[in-house]
Amino acid sequence: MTRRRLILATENEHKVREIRELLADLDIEVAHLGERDAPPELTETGATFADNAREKALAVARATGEPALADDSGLMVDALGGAPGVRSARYAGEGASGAELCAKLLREMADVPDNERTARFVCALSLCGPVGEIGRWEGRVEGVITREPRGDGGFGYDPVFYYPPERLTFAQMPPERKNAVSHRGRALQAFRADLPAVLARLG
Ligand code: ITT
Repeated sequence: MTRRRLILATENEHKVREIRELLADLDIEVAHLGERDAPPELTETGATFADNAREKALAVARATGEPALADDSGLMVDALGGAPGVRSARYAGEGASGAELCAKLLREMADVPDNERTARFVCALSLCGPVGEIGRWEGRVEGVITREPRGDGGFGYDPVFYYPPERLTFAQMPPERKNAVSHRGRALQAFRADLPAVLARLG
């Protein structure tokens, strides 16, 4: 039997690394867009993580003719009414660095008291073939926004996302610890649980 191949519909190299680690033990080749000469453009016009993940996966599946897995994710802060949410990557302007995203968030939350700094990371995964969506999965993880960045691992908002069970920010946790509990890790666990059915649908 030929080895299964999935294309990751993402331009974010940090997501590629984490997803590859989380699927490393499976007999699936995980390719990504950066390995292609002319990758299709990824747009996000939806109002939800799930809609945006589907939009990205479908675009890549149609352009390549192969199954594509997309991750749309972000941070939802209670004191900000769920922001930055689906705008997490653009919250500090197009192309902002992780440090800029964290700085902007900490500025917006300067007056928020410690007991109101709750937040969650959300990850929506969508697997599409050229004719439509094959499956969708979601993972969440609850945490608290710190008052200053801590740690230099991870990416994006990891330095300001404190995970109470470990008493560390995601940026202070080794990659495998973050993956074990993160929104992305949990979404991929759900994906893995459905894998036999998914592979059957891929034919
Ligand atoms: P693609 O659309 O190409 O996948 P992106 O980075 O634009 O890449 P999103 O639109 O899903 O992806 O934006 C997600 C943003 O949310 C991401 O850029 C980070 O700022 C943040 N984010 C998501 N997962 C995160 C994680 O595990 N740790 C820290 N920040 C995260």
